[in-house]
Amino acid sequence: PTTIFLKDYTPFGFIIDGVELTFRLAPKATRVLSRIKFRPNPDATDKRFFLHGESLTLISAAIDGKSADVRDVDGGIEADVPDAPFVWEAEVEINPQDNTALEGLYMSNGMYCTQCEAEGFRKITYYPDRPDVMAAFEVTIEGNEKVLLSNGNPLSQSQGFAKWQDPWPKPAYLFALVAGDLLNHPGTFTTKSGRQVDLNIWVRPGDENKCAFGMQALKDSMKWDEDVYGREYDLDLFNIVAVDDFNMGAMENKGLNVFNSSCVLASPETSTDGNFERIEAIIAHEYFHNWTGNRITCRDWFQLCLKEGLTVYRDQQFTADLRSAPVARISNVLALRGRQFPEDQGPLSHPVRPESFQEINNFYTATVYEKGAEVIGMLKTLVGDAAYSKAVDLYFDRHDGDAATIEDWLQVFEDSTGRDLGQFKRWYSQSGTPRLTVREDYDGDTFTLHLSQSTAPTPGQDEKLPQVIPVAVGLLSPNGDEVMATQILELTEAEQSFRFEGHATRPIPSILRDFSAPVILEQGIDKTRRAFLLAHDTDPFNRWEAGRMLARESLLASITTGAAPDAAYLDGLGAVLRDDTLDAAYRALMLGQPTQSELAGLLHEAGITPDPEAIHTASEDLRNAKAAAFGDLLPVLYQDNQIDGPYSPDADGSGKRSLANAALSLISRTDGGALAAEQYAKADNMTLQLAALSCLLDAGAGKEQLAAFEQQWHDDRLVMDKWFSLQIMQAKPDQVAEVTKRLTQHPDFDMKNPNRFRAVMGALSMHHAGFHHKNGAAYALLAEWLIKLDPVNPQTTARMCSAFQTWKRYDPARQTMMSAELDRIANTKDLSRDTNEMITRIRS
Ligand code: B3K
Ligand code: ZN
Repeated sequence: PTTIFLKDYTPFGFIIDGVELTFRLAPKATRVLSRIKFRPNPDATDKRFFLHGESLTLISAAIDGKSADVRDVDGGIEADVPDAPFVWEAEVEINPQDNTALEGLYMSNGMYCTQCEAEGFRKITYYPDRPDVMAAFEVTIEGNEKVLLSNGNPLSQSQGFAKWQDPWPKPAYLFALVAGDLLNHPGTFTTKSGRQVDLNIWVRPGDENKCAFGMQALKDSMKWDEDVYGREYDLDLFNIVAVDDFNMGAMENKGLNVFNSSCVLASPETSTDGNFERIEAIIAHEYFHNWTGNRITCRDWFQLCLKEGLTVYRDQQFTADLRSAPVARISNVLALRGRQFPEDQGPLSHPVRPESFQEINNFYTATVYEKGAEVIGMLKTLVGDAAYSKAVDLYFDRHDGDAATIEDWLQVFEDSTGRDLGQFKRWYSQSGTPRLTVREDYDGDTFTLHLSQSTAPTPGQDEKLPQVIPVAVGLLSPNGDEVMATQILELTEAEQSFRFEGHATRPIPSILRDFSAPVILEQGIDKTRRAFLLAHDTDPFNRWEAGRMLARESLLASITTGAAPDAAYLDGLGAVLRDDTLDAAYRALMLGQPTQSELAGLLHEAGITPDPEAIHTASEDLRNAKAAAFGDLLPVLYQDNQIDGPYSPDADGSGKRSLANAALSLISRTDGGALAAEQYAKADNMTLQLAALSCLLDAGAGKEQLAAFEQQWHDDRLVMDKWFSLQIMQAKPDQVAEVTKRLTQHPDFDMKNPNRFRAVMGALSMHHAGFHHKNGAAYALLAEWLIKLDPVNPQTTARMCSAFQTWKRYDPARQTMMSAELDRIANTKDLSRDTNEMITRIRS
């Protein structure tokens, strides 16, 4: 397999002055006619006329009207062309029906749709399929479907025919086409300069009652981007389409976003609060791409974080503004620690801007997305809010219409602030999670923080240089008053000291407030200090963090020494839970505890081989200890957070439900599921119904309800995904593989549907104690299904291989078993490039 390097970038030899495409749709034999105006690119040295193409049958090709001699080369075709403007015309045939990889043009439930990012357009026609080649597209669709959609504005439409024009030059990865018998949920939005935009959410008949929430989220996003970033929408039409078979969450195609139906369809009866929140964030994310991604795109795929890190950062800001900022921040950090930290600390570690790849689809990772967003957040913290806005405005002014780079992005900050960002840039090139160590000194007046940083070696990077780490610090007095409001310390050296003078009593520092940098903080403080911060920290993130650390230390002590759950933690937590001035969602987060895989990672870092059984037992014991310690409090929390009146997925309602459900899950440990059964019986929304079912299964009950649930929802794919997942998530560790296997035999298990495959195999791999059960059955089962799925859908297969990324953490017996499964996958005949690259990296 070929490896592509960032350092080898060269511009394409030609510029495109216009693209006309005609699609004659037929499930097994769609014809695609292209007419593309090329002219030589004066800035390019490589003048080779190479067009990407994959799985295409070439019917004819012509240059300036004369039949062209094309040569098949690796990944596409070459031809000799004039050293002057010319017109390329080609006709190809493709087979959407058999396209199970869901990349290019494919069919889902009888409807045609496309997914072109990153390199799917080459499966539609011959084209320079690279993001730095931008062009205006005119698209004609001929087909029998009622609705025929493409990017931009409609030029003409009649029975069986539609013509679309997208005036904004775009790279091919933003191309989209949808054709099907769809219904629309309409809306309108008037932009701040008075442009009236028609909005639509297109769905299959039957789903039209699940669009209202998404439509509102779209309008909120459009308004927010105007208010906060000054960005207006730039077409008369914005379409969203819901598709059942989709490899990821959604796709920001210009004017025609395509969504995994799980990320747009919502109703109270079928969606949880978590679903609503996620849908709101994804709709915002895809909409925000219109400026950060589409109007300004990426020069090459190494620059992916330019659009993804920034757009994630923007959608996180949106959520924080619309809902609760502390709750949003804690959730983002939980996701970062849950997904990005393990990636950055294992064999798949790569920089936010990778320097090489074999298959770019393997780099749509938590590092590029979530760590990429953290890097933007740090930049904003360092330069300040006003300077951030100014720099971003300059970015839009200077680069509108460009295919840009991280250098361009940093340059606007340098130019508008005068700051040298040379060292900051290491956040883009150095992989791994920095460790920040803190030591304190006090001399009766001056309080000193000695900070030091280091990053462990990662694949391909043995030596690490110091990074710029913004450390937000506040100081508290021993009675809990804030004696110094949050300040940003800029750590730039390997070791640096910061002095705070004039403190007659020794202050207590609150460090890395709001999680100001994506690092591992090592503070070396005792339980008393943590309990103090849990009770008094004025920074809501760090207050939560103090409780989290107490929980973590309690669990680690139980795992390694068999210690009982920490009473100081339970006391402090109890006080927080009783504090009605804290909002419900925040208290619900406080009640949570580190996941079992997080604990395994911490043990591994400490040089201790994690024992999944011991981790599971300690985690269960801590939950049981909470159930016992808060025996009187939990029913009160449950009762106080019941809601009369209609369901609304807003922050307040969902916060109350999350606290009530968290209480219920502990209550179910002592009442055998009685209260959960009651909740299940009267639930009128999915949040309450699913939580009740989950508690019942956890309590070893719920057989009857599980069957009733299937009976009630068997026609709803998205709800049935929950039914599949939940049984695995709530299975006892020694049953997980068996339950999963049984579910794969269920008539509704369909590996071709990524949502269903992930619902089952994702749940298997995320059940820490079950996946790592010593009998190795889960390892074998996952490998078996990855091998089956690979020829069908390489992208989803490759992504799910990351379940094995932590294999070296475990004991020799488990390592041997996992390594054998990795070998088995690696040795599979005709393994896809996607999966091959992942397995090779994981094994290294
Ligand atoms: N840009 C797409 C992701 C495409 C993934 C291709 N494997 C969705 C998003 O980040 O908004
Ligand atoms: Zn994105």
